[in-house]
Amino acid sequence: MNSASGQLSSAKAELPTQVAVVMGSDSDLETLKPAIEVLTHFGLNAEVRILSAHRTPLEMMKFAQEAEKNGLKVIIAGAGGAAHLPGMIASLTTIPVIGVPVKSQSLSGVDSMYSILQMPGGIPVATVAIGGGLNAGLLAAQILGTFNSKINKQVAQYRQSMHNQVVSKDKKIQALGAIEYLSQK
Ligand code: RP5
Repeated sequence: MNSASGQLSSAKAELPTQVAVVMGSDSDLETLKPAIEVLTHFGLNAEVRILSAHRTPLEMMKFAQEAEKNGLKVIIAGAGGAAHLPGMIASLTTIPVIGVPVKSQSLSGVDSMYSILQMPGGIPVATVAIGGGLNAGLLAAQILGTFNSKINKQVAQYRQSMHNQVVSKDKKIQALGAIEYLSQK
């Protein structure tokens, strides 16, 4: 496995699909891609859907209302602008929803972030950073890992690998000095 920003290898999916990655538009897919990749790396299949709170509200409702029956345990929902998708899904199911604010063109995702973050008391959405697809995938794996030691171990290994990479970079910068380090970067 490579670093958080690098390419991830894929493990063969063995478990039934327990995670959904839902987005308001296919223009959100690049933002959600790291979530799908990291889940695949952990051997977790994701149901990937394009469901818009505004353009396809009835399909979104059907998905959310049937999510539990369909075996889903975590839903990652990404949207941009007036980003009501994560909150609306959260209002229709008790399955934990992780919201991903997509960086919008006009307001750089601040609109998406506030739309997803500022939920009324009683209906939580766990919101990651603007463009935080990777952390959404990791958080979903961590939630599933609470009940599955194999997934939990994989998440721990992922962190160990990141740790090792930073330690090795620290050693290198100490050995080379900052300017030479930069020139080799
Ligand atoms: C939202 O509107 C989507 O989540 C997307 O981020 C944004 C723009 O959608 P498109 O116009 O690119 O389809 O519903």
